[in-house]
Amino acid sequence: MTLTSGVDLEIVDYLYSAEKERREVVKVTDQYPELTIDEAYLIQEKLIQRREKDGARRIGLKLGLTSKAKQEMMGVHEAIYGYLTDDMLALEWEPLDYNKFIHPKAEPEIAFMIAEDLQGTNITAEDVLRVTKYVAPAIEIIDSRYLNFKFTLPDVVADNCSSSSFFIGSKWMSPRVLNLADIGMVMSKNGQVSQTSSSAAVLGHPATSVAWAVNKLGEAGKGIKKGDIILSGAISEAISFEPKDSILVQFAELGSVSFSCK
Ligand code: OOG
Ligand code: MG
Repeated sequence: MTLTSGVDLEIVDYLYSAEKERREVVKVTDQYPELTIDEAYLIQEKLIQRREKDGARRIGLKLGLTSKAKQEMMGVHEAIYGYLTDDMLALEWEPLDYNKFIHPKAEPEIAFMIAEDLQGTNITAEDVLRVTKYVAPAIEIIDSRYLNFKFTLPDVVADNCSSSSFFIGSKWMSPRVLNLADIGMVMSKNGQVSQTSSSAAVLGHPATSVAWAVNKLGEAGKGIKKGDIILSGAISEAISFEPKDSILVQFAELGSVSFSCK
């Protein structure tokens, strides 16, 4: 479809108010079935600009649908990216307020701390590792604004890829002293093991997933910046949780990260 400037801002308003009012809404493609992925990225950009106008600051990037299993589930062959803003950063030692969400889910991720700007369209995993000062254990809280967490690819891209909150654990390590290609992970809820996986689930290596995002940004003349935090994509299925639940993600070598919900 050709997105007219009235329609894009109308969709931005629709998604932004759903987020602020913690309300699930019918997906955008129910009304605009011809919305393309490129148009959805333009809407996402305007949505972030709207949040910036209200005081939010971009602090990094997140990848989504980076595992083959998740891509197949959605019938797509591409990952997606969205932006992280400072108001999404949650602290491990503060109980998470369930009332801030619609229907949140937690997923285990590896965070990359970027020490140099990087831009291009032929970026490799090695380039990403060169500019990564640390990697750290992370939990992302996703909270799609769409009814029952159901959407098509353009829908989820427009909705900033379900981004909502994230936690970073305290063990930060140089990627050069780890075998990042295969870090085992166990995620538990209230002391019961819920998911097990390995960092290999993220396109074979989490740095490959970050390189994909840098190349995709490069096509639009953008890049990643010194100081950015990048969540490289869930390495297992996301799990839902309720008030009073506690989630713990333990990585081999890379330590753990956890939160409790009030
Ligand atoms: C889209 C966001 C997925 C990930 O790490 O795969 C994501 C969704 O499933 O709602 O953040
Ligand atoms: Mg994620």
